[in-house]
Amino acid sequence: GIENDPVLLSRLLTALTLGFHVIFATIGVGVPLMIAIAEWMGIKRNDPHYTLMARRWARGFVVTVAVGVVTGTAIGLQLSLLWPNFMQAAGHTIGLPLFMEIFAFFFEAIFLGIYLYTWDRFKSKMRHFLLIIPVVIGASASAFFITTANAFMNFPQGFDMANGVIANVSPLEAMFNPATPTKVSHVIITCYLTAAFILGTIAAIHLLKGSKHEYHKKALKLTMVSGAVFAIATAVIGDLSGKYLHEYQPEKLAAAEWHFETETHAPLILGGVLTEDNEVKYALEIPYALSILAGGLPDSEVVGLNEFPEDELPPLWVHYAFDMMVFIGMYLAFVSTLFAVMSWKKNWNPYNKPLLIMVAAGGPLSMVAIEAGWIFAEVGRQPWLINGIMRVEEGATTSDHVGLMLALFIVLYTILGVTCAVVLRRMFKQNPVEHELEKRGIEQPKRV
Ligand code: HEB
Ligand code: HEB
Repeated sequence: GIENDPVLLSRLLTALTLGFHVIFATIGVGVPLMIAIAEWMGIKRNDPHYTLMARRWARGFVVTVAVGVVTGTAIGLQLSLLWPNFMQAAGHTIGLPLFMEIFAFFFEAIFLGIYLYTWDRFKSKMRHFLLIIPVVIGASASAFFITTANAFMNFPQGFDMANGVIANVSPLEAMFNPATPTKVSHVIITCYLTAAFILGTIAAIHLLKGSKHEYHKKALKLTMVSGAVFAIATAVIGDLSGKYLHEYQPEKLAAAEWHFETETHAPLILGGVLTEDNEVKYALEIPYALSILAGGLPDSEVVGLNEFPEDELPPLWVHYAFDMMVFIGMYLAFVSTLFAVMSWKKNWNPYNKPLLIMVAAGGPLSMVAIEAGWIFAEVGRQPWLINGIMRVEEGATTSDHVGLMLALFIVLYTILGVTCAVVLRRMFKQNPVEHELEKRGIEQPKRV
């Protein structure tokens, strides 16, 4: 039964912890940049609405950082408890980035503290703005370091294998492997994208609820224009990630696309179901698109699943996770670009109800895309924990107590999630924008 299968339970607990951590990690990486943009706009346009936006976003951000630290610490613990053989083997190679992530976090936390306590304390607003820059850098550096560790698991290099033992480790070579450039940039840019959309969702909901306030319109415009830029960058880098897979992890790409025979002019398959004898049914096929995603040209040859031993193939349901991510990526690019275009045109009204509803859906959807992206990247590497070197069951613990840990952590995450939501709600409900503008003596606005 499942209750005495430590490998399965370890997988479940790790998936749960990472899936929960990544919600707060994504917000933690992306929101500082949005705060910086808002504060910058406030200075450049001399518009107190943007400054207030930076202030309110920073206040909410602190709550999510706190949860991110707790869940991140849980991962740190679980790595050595649940995957002792993995940490023993790979600890020397990924020890450096794991340590650097903590360092980046402290760097970020120190400046965040100063930033929060020095609003209105400087003569020049620019000085205060400068304090958010190290927070932005520290947050993105966290994502950078931790993602290099993940890149190593996908493309292990920088060591010698002697009798099943990892030796002669070169940590920098391990960190900067072929998977690093696309992974790191895709992770960081999607964090920015998701942060823009989550803040956009909040503004859109206020407008949908009937607020006519310029503050929310400005927040929506700021988040959607940045969102459009990030969405297009995400698509470009996502394309490069596909080309990385084609070159270095073709089995992952083939699994994502249910691509069995090695061939040129391969189609991209959207949705559909797979029959018993591996036939694709009810799918939307875009001719040549897989060849173009993989190699840039319609006649690029794409390696098929049939080239790999059956016990080294990832589960084929990752196809749906990949599709979901790409579909949401397209949706976000469409909605934000539409909004940006409509707000440029003088007599078009981007604050219409259908568009507001579409924007409001964007925040939750972008988080779904983050989860789907990680699920695809991790499950798509199966059966390997370290690609080609260590299988998942070889890395796991044999302890009998994982079931109890799983139960305790489910309780912990439920409490954390609910508390976080309640605190954020209270914080902003008891201090609505209108109220705060009045309190700070900010008078009614100019037009957007
Ligand atoms: Fe993380 C936090 C770990 C993934 C981002 N993290 C954290 C912590 C830890 C960790 C330990 C706590 C704090 C310190 O530093 O001390 N992670 C980890 C691990 C992993 C992770 C182990 C895997 C395996 N992260 C991750 C990712 C990302 C991140 C993927 C991105 C995207 N984190 C992060 C951040 C933070 C953390 C940003 C801070 C907090 C907040 O929220 O802000
Ligand atoms: Fe992503 C992952 C592509 C969108 C998030 N992606 C990934 C991959 C690929 C891709 C190929 C894998 C990589 C590896 O494994 O190495 N995407 C893509 C495309 C698109 C996208 C083509 C369209 C545009 N994504 C997206 C979005 C999002 C994402 C929208 C969110 C928001 N992804 C993601 C994540 C991941 C991915 C998180 C994991 C990490 C890595 O990079 O891996």
